[in-house]
Amino acid sequence: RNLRDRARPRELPDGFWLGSATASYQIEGAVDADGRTPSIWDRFCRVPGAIAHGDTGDVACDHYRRVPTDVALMHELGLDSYRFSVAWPRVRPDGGAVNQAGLDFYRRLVDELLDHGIHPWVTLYHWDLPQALEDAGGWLNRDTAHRFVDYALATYDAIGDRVPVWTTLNEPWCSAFLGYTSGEHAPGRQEGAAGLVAAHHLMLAHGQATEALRATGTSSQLGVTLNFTVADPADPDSAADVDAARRIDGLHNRLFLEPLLRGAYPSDVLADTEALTFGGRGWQEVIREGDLVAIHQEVDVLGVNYYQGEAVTGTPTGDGGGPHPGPGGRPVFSAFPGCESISTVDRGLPTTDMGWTVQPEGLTRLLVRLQQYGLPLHVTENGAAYDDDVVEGRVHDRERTAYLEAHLGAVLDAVDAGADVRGFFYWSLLDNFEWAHGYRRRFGMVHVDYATQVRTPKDSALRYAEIARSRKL
Ligand code: PNW
Repeated sequence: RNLRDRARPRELPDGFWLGSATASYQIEGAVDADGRTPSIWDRFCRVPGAIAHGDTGDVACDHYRRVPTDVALMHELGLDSYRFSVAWPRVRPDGGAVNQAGLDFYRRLVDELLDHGIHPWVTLYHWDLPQALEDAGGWLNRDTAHRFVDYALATYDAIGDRVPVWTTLNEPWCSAFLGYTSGEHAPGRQEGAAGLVAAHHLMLAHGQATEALRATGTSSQLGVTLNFTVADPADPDSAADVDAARRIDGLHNRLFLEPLLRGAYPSDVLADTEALTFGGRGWQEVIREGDLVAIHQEVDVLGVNYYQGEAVTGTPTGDGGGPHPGPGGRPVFSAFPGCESISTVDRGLPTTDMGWTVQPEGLTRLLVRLQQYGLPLHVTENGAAYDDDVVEGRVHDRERTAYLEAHLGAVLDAVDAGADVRGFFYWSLLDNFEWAHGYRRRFGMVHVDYATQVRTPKDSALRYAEIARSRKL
């Protein structure tokens, strides 16, 4: 696009959804209400040093008690869709019997959204596994996948066809490798190749639940959300760096894409990880006959979460790949088993408060690349953490507004290049509990004052509302 084109407003494609996203544990609070039992995050928040400042999701944005006003706010901002997750320990406390009182909350939420003309998009698993299931082995136990099917069906029974899109998992890469390999996320286990085992069982959970939901004869769309990295070799002429980029792409992206959408693990990743053991045996022994067929279900939509790209080098930097202090001070390990000598290289790009690089063209490349899987794509998360303050009732978050405009522009570039992208969900509607970083990191387009629970739309939200109204960027 030349400079003159850039000056002109760009239209959103017809029918393109413009919404925002949240997750249950990050916003709901009310952790003891109506029969909910602890999840792995309630427990992990009590581990010393796990979370910055010892924050927990006990209250969070108190969204559980504020659904009517929060949905009214979405409506005022002109959002036409809302991606939220359901808390498994509300629906099946301790992973056991169905709890109608927990389901009632989501019935009310969906009622409220539909009354305001907002399309609901459900994520079944955004990381809040019932602690009782973790006590039985969590995602290292194959049985957790079967429990997930029971939970998915109970939730579908309650809100079913009123929700046009159902996704099974949010970012299984995080659940598996931050939960079981690096230990930065709940349950905080640091067991090397365990992340690969967890990834396999998570994908099995997706496959079996998708098959079961499909068998209901649903008219809703079914899918999954993955988080991607765009890994480039720091030096494209270095064989070590090119190989490092291949390995990170393999473990982060293709490990999930290929089984879920094509029915096979990528052979290079299998070869790279062949010698890694779990419980005294090769990790690949957990892959049983028929599993890849179960994992490879027909899906209708792929959710794409993108935050940043990275340049990687395979030349050892001398830090040895050992543990380093996590956000709360507790040591965390590399999230890439077998890649301990690979590191990222600073390219001097701007970064957000998370230290994540701002690289919008990476999103264009990613979407164009993902088009090869032949599915409609939605950007289910994209956003930036910046620290911002309310001054006289306004939040002038210039950097977030610029991030948002650049990334929406990158999506339109991908559409121009032939990618079938159907929507965009800004992460996040509200400032919220940012996992191991606690409340310090603010991703919201709406500011939350945690002392008073007052919501203040930031300038980025006002800009987003304008885009939603004019349908032009
Ligand atoms: C995603 N990483 O998490 C999640 O889906 C959200 O719940 C979260 O709030 C948001 O992005 C911002 O962090 C990620 O270390 C957490 O690569 C960590 C990573 C990626 C995504």
